[in-house]
Amino acid sequence: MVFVLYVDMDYFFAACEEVRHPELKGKPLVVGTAPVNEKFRGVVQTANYEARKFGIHSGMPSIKALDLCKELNYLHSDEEHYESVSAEIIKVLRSYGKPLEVISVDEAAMDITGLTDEEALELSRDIKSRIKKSFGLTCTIGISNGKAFAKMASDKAKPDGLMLVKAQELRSFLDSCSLDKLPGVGSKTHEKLKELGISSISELSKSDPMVLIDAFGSAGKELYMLANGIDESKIVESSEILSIGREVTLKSPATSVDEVTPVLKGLIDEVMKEIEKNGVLFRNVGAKVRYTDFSISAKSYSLHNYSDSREEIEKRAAPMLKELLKAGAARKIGVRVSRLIKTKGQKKLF
Ligand code: TTP
Ligand code: MG
Ligand code: MG
Repeated sequence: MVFVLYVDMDYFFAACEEVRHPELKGKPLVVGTAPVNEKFRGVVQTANYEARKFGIHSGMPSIKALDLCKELNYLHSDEEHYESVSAEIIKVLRSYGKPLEVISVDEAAMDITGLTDEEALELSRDIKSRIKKSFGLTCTIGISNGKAFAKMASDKAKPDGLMLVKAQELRSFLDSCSLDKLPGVGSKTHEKLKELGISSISELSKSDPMVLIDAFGSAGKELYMLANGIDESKIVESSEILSIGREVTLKSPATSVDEVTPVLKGLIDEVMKEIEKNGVLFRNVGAKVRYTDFSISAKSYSLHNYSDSREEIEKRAAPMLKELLKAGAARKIGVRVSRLIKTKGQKKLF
């Protein structure tokens, strides 16, 4: 397995806002997709830890968040800003010269195979202090053999934490985490596992792999392996270009995906041209809408594997746009692919 250092920024969007609005530091703050009390039902993208004390979390309707905390501070999402901060952080991480896989806007996995535990901890402390010094932001780092376990360690040690899970500690670490913390166990899988009588990682590790494969296909085998402390995934070095996206203002506001189909196809054509020009594969497809009231909402979909297929973008973007258009009329739509890797010399990895 690969020795992995996994970085996840703490309450990232809200933390970026605290840097720009120091007067909000220490006060409950959420960043959301639409202004509170506007006609579009916005959701919380993230909450700082002060707001989380009130039970506020990502994905919650903003109106509900305000209900839970009367003195809540609310800021409209500025994803361009968070992405530019993210790009700067990635530059810092790349400067260590190790293979780096950018997983999302606030997460990256570094292949540190060959380092001792002590060296890994020292490197992590250096990364944490550089990020703090350069951007005023905290992150949490997890270290383990296997990307999935390093990520779980970073989740466990939040916020502003650092956790190394040694090989001999992996079993007890896994048993200390709830089942939904295992990468790949989303809410649907969690439900299905419960139906199979599996409600902990320990139970999953001792379950019958054939039953899991029956229920989940190859993902079932992967879950079984992860629960048993085996993660064979590699660190796939990300491309220098972090994302490719196109957006366009519509001639007249649209309320259904059918109305925007030709425009969407045009956007995907342009994205595809850039994909080919740069020789990259993508693993994430995103769709974005700017409504007539200027609020913005976005969705993204993570693929199981890297792809360069036009159909894949279309298949994922259209339903996301459909969903987004339920909330109101769009003035602008956008499509984007991210988690990019270079095709040259890397295709053999899949
Ligand atoms: P996360 O890393 O999941 O969360 P976080 O950084 O806000 O908090 P934590 O300290 O627990 O890591 O997500 C990173 C950013 O992605 C987050 O700041 C906002 C955005 N995001 C959404 O827009 N919608 C969502 O549902 C989630 C989970 C995150
Ligand atoms: Mg985070
Ligand atoms: Mg994250």
